[in-house]
Parts: sequence; C-alpha cells; structure tokens
Amino acid sequence: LNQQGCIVWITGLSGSGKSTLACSLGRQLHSRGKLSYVLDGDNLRHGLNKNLGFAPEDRAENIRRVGEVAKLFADAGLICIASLISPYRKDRDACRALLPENFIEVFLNMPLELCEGRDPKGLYKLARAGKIKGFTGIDDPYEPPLKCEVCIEIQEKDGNCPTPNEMAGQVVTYLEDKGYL
Ligand code: GGZ
Repeated sequence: LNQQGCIVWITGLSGSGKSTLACSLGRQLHSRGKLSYVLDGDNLRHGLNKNLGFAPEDRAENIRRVGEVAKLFADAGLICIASLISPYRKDRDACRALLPENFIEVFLNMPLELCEGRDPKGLYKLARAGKIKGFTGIDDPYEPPLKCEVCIEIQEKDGNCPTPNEMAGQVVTYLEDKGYL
C-alpha cells in the first residue's frame, strides 16, 4: 500500500492566492486517486482556532495547532495541505520539526505590491487606514523562508503569471519526484 502521508505547508502573504492554490492542488491529487485534506488558516479561525487573534503569540498558537492536526492527517496517510500566512519562521520551523522527513514547505512568493493591488477582501485598504492593526506586510513582519522545498515565484502583474493549476502542477511534480504519488 503506497500511502506515505506528508504535510504540504503553503506560506505567503494575505491575498497571494494560498487558498486557491491549496484547492487546486487538492483537486489535482484527487484526480490522481490520492487522498488529501486542506487545512485553511482563515477557515479554521472560525472553528478550532476561533479563540485566537493576530498577536504574535496567537499566531504561534494558531500555527502550532494546525501543525499538530496536519501531522495527524499525515500519520493517517493523507497529503495534508495547510494554507496559512504563517509569517514567522520559528513557527513554521516548529511545524517542520513535527514531521521533518515529510514536510514540504511551499513559498508563494508574491510581492506585497501585487497582493495589495489585488486586495480581494479589502483588508489591505483597512490596514493602511489603520483600521486593522498588526496586518502582515503592513505593520507586522513576514519572514520569507530561507529554504523551501517548492518556491513559486509570481513577479509579473500580467502575462507571465502562472495560473493556480500551473502552480499546483509545480507541487505535484515535486511530490512525484519524491515518491509521494
Ligand atoms: C494578517 C489577517 C489579519 C492580520 C485578519 N494579519 O487573506 P485572508 O485575510 O483571507 O486570510 C488572512 C487570515 C490570516 O489567517 P492565518 O491563520 O493564515 O494567519 S497566521 O498564519 O498569521 O496565523 C486575512 C485575515 O486572516 N486577517 N487580520 N492582522 N491577516
């Protein structure tokens, strides 16, 4: 039975397309007959993590819980896709330490200007107006990974920007190469 589970941890700024990538990846894995499950930061904050805010210690606890849940899914043999801003390196590294052999960090590297330009929920606008304090990229730091298993670069406003399916394809290729698929 080939079902080594793993954690695919997607990190990046708000509005960089993490949830869309996670969803697209889940669909591609499904069409290959692989079980996966998406843990989305924003969704989990309505349930499991509803008592947490955005202070550094709350983000740390949010990420810790999602890491522990992701490990359970991976132990069950699933590809668990976690999609959280996870802005602090030490919190991501702590999750990696839970499953060091099977942790795939995917950095969705989209410049702040592009994320802010998209502003799908209008949150950057609120953050600039001072109506949201401690917003990642505005008045709270984002620490990019020093090393990541898959790095997705989105540097162009137009033409050369990969589609969510192409991005998911990059992750699928990595998973294939490493024998998870
Ligand atoms: C960052 C915030 C904030 C602040 C609300 N900073 O893009 P979204 O809207 O839909 O997803 C973001 C979500 C972040 O949740 P995470 O669990 O991924 O964050 S972390 O990993 O840092 O714990 C954003 C919204 O919540 N949001 N306030 N101050 N994002």
